[in-house]
Amino acid sequence: MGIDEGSLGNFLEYMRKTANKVKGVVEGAHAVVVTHYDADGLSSAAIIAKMLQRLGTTFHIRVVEQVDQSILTDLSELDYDVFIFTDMGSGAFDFISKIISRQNIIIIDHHPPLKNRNNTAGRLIEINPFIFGIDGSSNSSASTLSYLLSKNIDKRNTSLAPLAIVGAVGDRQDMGEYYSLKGLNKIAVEDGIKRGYLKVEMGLRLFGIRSKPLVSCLENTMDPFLPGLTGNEGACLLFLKKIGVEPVEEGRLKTYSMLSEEEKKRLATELVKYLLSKGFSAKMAESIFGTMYFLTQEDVNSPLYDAREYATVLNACGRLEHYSIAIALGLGYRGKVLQKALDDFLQYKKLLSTVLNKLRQNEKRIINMEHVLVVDARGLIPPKVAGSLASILASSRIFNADKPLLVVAGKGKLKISMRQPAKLRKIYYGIHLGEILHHAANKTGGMGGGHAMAAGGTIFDGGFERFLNVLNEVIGWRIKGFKNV
Ligand SMILES: [Mn+2]
Repeated sequence: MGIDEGSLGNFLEYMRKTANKVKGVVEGAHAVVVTHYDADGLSSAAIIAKMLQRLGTTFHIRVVEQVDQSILTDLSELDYDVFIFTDMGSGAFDFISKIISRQNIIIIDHHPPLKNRNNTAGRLIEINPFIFGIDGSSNSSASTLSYLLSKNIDKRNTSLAPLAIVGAVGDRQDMGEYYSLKGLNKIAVEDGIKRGYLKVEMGLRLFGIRSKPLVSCLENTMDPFLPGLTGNEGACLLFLKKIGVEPVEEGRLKTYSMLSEEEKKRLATELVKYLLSKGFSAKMAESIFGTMYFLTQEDVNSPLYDAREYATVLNACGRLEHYSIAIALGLGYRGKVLQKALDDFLQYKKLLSTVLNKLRQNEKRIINMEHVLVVDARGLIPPKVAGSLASILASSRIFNADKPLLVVAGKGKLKISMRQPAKLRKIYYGIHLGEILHHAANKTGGMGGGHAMAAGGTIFDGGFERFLNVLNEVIGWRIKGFKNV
C-alpha cells in the first residue's frame, strides 16, 4: 500500500523545483484557471486562487466539463499570460500544447497522462504523480497536488490543507485502511493536524453525523448504501425505535452527539447486524466504520465541519452549475454564500432521490448488455449529474450490478459516466474503464477517458447505439485476452 520512498522523494524534489518555476511564471501575470466541476476540481481551483491572490496575480476561473478544442480555442484568443489547468489537462496534453502555443501552461492533474506526449508548446509545466510512478487515482487528488504546489510557493498556504482533504475525499481517495487517505494526500492530513486545522477520528461513516438529526444521517448515507434505510425517513425512524435509540426528545429530533455512550455503541452494533441481515458480507457491513476528517475551523454544527459532507456540498453546487458559490465557499466566504450552497445541496439531494425512484419504476431504462449495465437517465437528470448517479448506483446494489455500469444523460450531446460496481470489490477482469471508454468513444465520434474504476465522456445522440455495441465488444475482447493469459 502507498508509495515507495524513492518515487515519493523524486516527486517532492520535483515539486520544490517546479514551485520556484511556477512562482516566476505567475507572479504579476494575468492567469486563467481551468478546472473541473466536481468537488476535487473546485477545491483545486480555490486553492490555486488563494495562492494567486497571495502572489498578487490577477486571474479568472473557468469551470468546464473537459478540455476540448472549442474551449481551448476560445481561451487562447483571450488576453491571458498563463493557463493553469487543474484536475484535467494531462489527457489533452497534445491538444493543449498545440492550441495554446504562445503562453505559459501549467497542468496540475492526477489522471493518467498520455503515453507518447508531443509537446509543441515549449513553456509547459506538468505536475502529475503518474510521471513519477505514483498512482494518482488513489494517492493524490488534484486538490492535494495544488496544495503541495501552493505550500512550496508560500508557507502561508499551509492554511489550505483542509481544502486539499475535501477534494481528496470528494474524489473518493479514502482508499487506505479504514477509509483513510494515503500517499500524497496524507501529507495534507499531517499538515492539517500539525496546524490544528484538522481532527481525525474513527467513527460511524454516517452522512452529516455532526450536523444533522440522527434520522437524516441514516436517510442520507449513500456510502455505504443502507438498503431499506437510505432515502426512507419512515424506515429510519422505525429502525431507531426498534433498537431502543429514541429518535425524538422533547419534540426535537435527536442528533448523534445527544446519544449516551451506551446508545452510540448499540447503534453501531445494530447497524452492522442490520447490514448482515440484508446480505452484506462481514467486511462490507463493517464498512460502516471508518476514518472521519473534521475541519476544526468550521462551526461544529456546520455541514462543512465533516470533510466528506463539505465535498458533497461543493459537488452539489458544481453539478447545478453554481460555480462561483463553490469557489467562494472554498475561499472562505460563509454567511449568505453558505446559505446558497446549502440550498443547492437540498435541491440536488431531492433530484437524486427522485431519479432513483423513477429508475426503479421503469425497467425500460435499464439495458442489461453482456458486459455493461446501461442506465438510461436521459431526460431525468441534467448531464452533469450523470457521474454522481453512476457513483451512487455502483455503490448501492440497487440494480445488483455484476459488471461495469454506465449512466447516460443529456440530449443531443450525451454525457456518459462509467463505474465499476463496489459489489465486485475488484476490477472487472482487470479492465481499465478510462482506457476502454476512451477507445469506444473515439471510435464512435465522442470523447472519453478517466480512471480504472471511474470514467466519463461525451457522445453524440446518433452514435450512441453504435458506441454501446463497440464498448460491449471491446470489454468482451479484453476479457478473452485476460482469460488467455
Ligand atoms: Mn480529481
